[in-house]
Amino acid sequence: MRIEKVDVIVTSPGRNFVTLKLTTGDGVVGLGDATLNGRELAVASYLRDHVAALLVGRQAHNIEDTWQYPYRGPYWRRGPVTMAAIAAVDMALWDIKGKVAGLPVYQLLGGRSRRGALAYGHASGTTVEALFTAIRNLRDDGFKAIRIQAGVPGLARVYGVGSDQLAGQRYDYAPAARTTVPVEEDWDTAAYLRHIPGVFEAVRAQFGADLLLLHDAHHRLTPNQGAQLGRALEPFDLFWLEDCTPAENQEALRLVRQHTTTPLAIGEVFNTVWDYQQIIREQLIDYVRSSVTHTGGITHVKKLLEYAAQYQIKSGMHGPTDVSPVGMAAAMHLGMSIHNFGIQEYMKHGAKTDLVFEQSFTWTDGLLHPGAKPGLGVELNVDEAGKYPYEQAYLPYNRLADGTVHDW
Ligand code: GCO
Ligand code: MG
Repeated sequence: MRIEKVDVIVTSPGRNFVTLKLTTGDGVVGLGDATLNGRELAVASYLRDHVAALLVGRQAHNIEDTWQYPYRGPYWRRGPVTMAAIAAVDMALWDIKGKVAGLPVYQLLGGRSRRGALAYGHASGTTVEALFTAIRNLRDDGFKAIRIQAGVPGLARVYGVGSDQLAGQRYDYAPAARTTVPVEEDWDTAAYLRHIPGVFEAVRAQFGADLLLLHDAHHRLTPNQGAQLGRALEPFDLFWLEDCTPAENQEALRLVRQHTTTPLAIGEVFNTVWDYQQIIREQLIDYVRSSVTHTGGITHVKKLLEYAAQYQIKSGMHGPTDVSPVGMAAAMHLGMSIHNFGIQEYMKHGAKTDLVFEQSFTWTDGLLHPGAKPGLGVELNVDEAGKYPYEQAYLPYNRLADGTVHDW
């Protein structure tokens, strides 16, 4: 069964998505997510200009070989663009194999290891009242785990904090601004560190001990500041503190780890197992944040998580709305099947996106389930996708009060 046709579809139903569509000679279609927020066209070009010709005529069943070929062959390895492109090829081939076998992909990965995948949603607010409303909305929707982000006094806007939901409206945070150059925001680490522990104290006092609470520091702290924050949050029993330091310096986590027992999650900007070598081997983290979409697909993330499992480290796959429904489905199939599943991030997509991508996964009682459809269980409505051409959009950049560019 050979790959006959390769299409790369860029669509923007509220935000940009890149989807790889492989069609075999006998008409089986496989989909892969290649969305890289703010660099969508780079991955689309990589796939169209450098990968597509390698795929035409290849045996669609040979997933491992078709992973190794674009990874080892072209001399240049790793990096977010390359690994998102390889991820899309890998997902599409698993989708095809599942459809041909008549089985959902998680069955091909070893079958079900749990009833469903525990997922966390995002709550935020510029005031405690707004934050509490957002938390209540998520709890009403079944979430048992919630990421808490809060506005910081003195800062006009804080990344990860959406418009307040006082009227009970849907969480509508779209961090990527549709502008030709990124918007700049102000950042003040000291003000943030002073404010956040009080927010968690208020949330615990209001919502009790059972709710699982998470927090994302978006790589903005030094190791010492990360250690301070982890320690300050210990009384509030976090499920995890995410991305406390810039991710490329793996050793930084040693210092954080020495000073706090708050569980640590890292890796949404990593793209291979090599980025985790030291932090897994030295047990410097508790959760691996890599998404299937940005880390070489199901094949590579499965290997990464099997490595992590030897050190009692669990999955915490990245699942913001810039991972498409195809990438989310792939994460759910993998999460259902592995033993060391931890939690899945889950931000619901908007109505337009749900029309472009017909999904079969379900959300019940705080758990995600990929569904029983053969393959990944997501179909792309190409006509609907065609209504939404690409729109340039970027995440904000940060500057300190004196104008210095600051970390993510
Ligand atoms: C998260 C993330 C996102 C990212 C975004 C980048 O934990 O969900 O940090 O908010 O910033 O996905 O593209
Ligand atoms: Mg994050």
